[in-house]
Amino acid sequence: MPRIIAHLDMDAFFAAVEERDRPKYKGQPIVVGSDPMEGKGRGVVSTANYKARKYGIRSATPISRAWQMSEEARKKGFPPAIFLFPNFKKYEKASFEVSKIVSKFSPLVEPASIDEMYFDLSPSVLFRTHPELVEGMSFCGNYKKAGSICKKIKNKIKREEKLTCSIGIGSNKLIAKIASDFKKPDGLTVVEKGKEEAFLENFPIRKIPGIGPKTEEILLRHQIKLVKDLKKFSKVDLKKILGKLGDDLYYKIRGVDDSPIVEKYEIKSIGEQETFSKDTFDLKFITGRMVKLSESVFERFEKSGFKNFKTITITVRFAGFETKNRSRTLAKPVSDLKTVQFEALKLLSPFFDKRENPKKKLIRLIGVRIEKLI
Ligand code: TTP
Ligand code: MG
Repeated sequence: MPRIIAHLDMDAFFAAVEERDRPKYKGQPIVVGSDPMEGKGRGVVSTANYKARKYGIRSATPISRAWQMSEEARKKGFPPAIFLFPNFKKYEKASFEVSKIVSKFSPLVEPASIDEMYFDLSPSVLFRTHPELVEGMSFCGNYKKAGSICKKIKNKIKREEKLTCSIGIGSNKLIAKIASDFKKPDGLTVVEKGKEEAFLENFPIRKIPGIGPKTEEILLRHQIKLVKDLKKFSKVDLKKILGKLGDDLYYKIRGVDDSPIVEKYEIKSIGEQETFSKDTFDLKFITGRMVKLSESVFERFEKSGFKNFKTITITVRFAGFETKNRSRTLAKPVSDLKTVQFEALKLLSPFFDKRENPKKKLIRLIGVRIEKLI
C-alpha cells in the first residue's frame, strides 16, 4: 500500500521558544547556549535564531566564537545577539503540545527528537481513524490533501503555540525528512510519489541522512559532491568504497526507504552537562555541581510522565577533550533523587584518583543522564 509520510521540524526551536516567551527580545538575534562570559565562556551554542545565524552563529559553534561574531556585527551597526541559557523544561512542554496537535490529525506519530516528529497521512491509515480528513480522497494517495492537512497543522501550531515549523511530505520517512529541511523556516515541501529521485539529485551528498563528515570526505576523494554524482556508482562499487553503508546508500539516494513509523514515545534518556568556566580538579566543587545537575535532571524526569529508570550514566571530559562515559544499571527500576545522586557520585569518584585518572588531568565538563526510562 503506498504511504504518505510527513516530517515536522520546529524552526530554531530553543531560540523560538525563548523569543516567544520574552517579548522584549522579539525580532532580536538570539543565541541559546552556555554563558559567553564576554568571549571567555567555554561551552557551545545549542541553537541560534535565524537573525543570529546571519552573523554566522550555528548550533555547536563555540560560545566564545559566537560572542566574537556578535561583537563583529555590533561594530558594523547591527544589534548584538542576546545570549540565553537553555530551559529544557519549557522546550519539553512545547514539544509535547506540538505532538498533541499533530495527534489530532494523524493516528500514527513518531517523536524523533525534542523538535521533530514523523507522522502518517496515508489515506489507508486516515480512513480508519479520521474519516472527516479524507473525504473525497482516493486510496492511491492524495498529496494535495496531505499538503492541506499539514497547512492546518502549521496554522494551529502558530495560533496556539506561537511557534513555526517546517514540514516535508513524501512517500517515506527519508524523503519527508529531507523535504522538511528544504524550505526552512516556516516551509512546506511536498514530494509526490515518483518524483523522489529527481528531488534528491542536486542535493549535496551531506543532505542524505547517514552521510556524516567522514563519509563525505571519503566520497569527495572520489569527486562525488552531489547525489547525482553518487548515482553513477554501482552497488558493488559503493560497497567497495564504503562497506555496508554503501549498500544502504545505494537505495537511499534513489529515494527508497521502507522504515516504519514507530509510535512509542522515543525519549531514550534525560540528561544534562555542564562545562566549567575553568578546567579544575577541585573535588568539592565538582561533586557539588554533580549533585545539582542530578537534581535538575531528576526534576525533568518527574515531569516527563515516566515512572522509573534503571540506568545512570555520567560523562567526564578532561581538559584535552578526551571524554569518558561510565554507566551503572541497577537490578531493579528506581524513581528517587537520592539514588541518582549516589550512583552519579560513585561513578565520578574514580576520576579523582588513579583508577580513572592516574595523571590527575583537570576536568573540563561533567554530565549525568538517566536511561532505560520506564
Ligand atoms: P535542530 O532542529 O537541529 O535545530 P533548530 O530547531 O534550532 O533549527 P532549524 O530551524 O534549523 O531546525 O535542533 C533542535 C533543537 O535541538 C535546537 O533548537 C537546540 C537543540 N540542539 C542542541 O542543543 N545542539 C545541537 O548541536 C543541535 C543541532 C540542536
Ligand atoms: Mg528544528
